Amino acid sequence: MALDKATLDILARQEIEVPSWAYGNSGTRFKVFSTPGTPRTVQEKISDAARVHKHTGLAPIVALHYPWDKVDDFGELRSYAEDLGVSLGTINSNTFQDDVYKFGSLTHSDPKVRRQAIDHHLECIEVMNATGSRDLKIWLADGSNYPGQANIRARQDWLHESLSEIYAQLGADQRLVLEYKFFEPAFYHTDVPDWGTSYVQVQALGEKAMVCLDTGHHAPGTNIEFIVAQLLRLGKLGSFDFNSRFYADDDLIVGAADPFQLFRIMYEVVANGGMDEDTPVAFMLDQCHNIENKILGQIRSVLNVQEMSARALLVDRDALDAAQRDGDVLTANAIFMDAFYTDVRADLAEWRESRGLPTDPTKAYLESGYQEKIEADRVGGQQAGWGA
Ligand code: PSV
Ligand code: MN
Repeated sequence: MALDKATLDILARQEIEVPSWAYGNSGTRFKVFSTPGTPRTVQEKISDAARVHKHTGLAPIVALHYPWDKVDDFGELRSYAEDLGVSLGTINSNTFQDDVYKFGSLTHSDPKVRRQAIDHHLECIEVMNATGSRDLKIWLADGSNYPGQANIRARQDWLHESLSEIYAQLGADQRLVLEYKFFEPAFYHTDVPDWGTSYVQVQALGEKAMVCLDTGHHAPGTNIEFIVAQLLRLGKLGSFDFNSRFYADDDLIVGAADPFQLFRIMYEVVANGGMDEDTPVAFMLDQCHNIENKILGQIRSVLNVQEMSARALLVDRDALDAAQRDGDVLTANAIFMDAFYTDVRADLAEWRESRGLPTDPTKAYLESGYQEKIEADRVGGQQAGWGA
């Protein structure tokens, strides 16, 4: 066995948060394919998410998007989720789909629009109070398309003012995580394009404000693990939005495009305390399953995160440290690569078995009859999509 008890104990406390929107239909601007069995309600999304947890033991938290997942009674929704063995997690705000936000939301030059966007976030905090959620995640589509279109500097000041108002309403155990993205939907400038801007803004707010790092939100070639190390060093890495990409913000299954990158990221997480018992880091997925089965796609995703976390935990850090100090480049690299190349799948299957979980979660799901049941039951109504 490559994984010793101490490593398995660390893995046992890893919790991955799955996004409600991963279970709805999604696609590109060219086509959204609908699939039989797709949830029509937030309850059905949560039910699907609970299956991912049931078969993997890794995903006990479901993140919601507001107002996509709006219900009359969030307290009731919380009980519904808890009855299925999962809890409600991050509330993702949405200031990118209303006409009023065409030129921005929290950074808009018009104070009335900023007011509306701030109020939306205050409503999200109300939702968090009812769901028991810790984190409010803010991702802004704000930016401009043409040089000269917007006052870039003033928008940073408005952003600070807006965020301060939201931050002031957080409860003692609540946090705000500010997500950055370098482009899209704005193509010239984006108001929170990079980790530095997010860091500057959250640092100005206080301890309960952190950075959210979405792995798909960087220019190709960016050394994301460096950002991870730096943010952990600064005590400001609040959460991940995991996914993978070949080209832009592809939102594909995490670890699918570049497992080695996921390993490198998880190594910096491990080495910098991000897997410690009191970790501030929420390990969230932010993915869409456009053409594959969504529940199986989520199962694959959480297993990929666990697998690369396990491999990262295998790095012999003492030996690596010695080689680094000696300037022994090749030995250092070999130690790192040894861990990456270690196949931990059989160990993790055994670990699952020891916890009463299926050795093969995919097979267990396929044999459970759940897919057939949702395909037969979920007829009529409006299938959930990315954005509803
Ligand atoms: C934006 O691309 C993003 O990554 C944000 O996290 C959103 O909340 C999410 O996608 C879903 O729209
Ligand atoms: Mn994201």
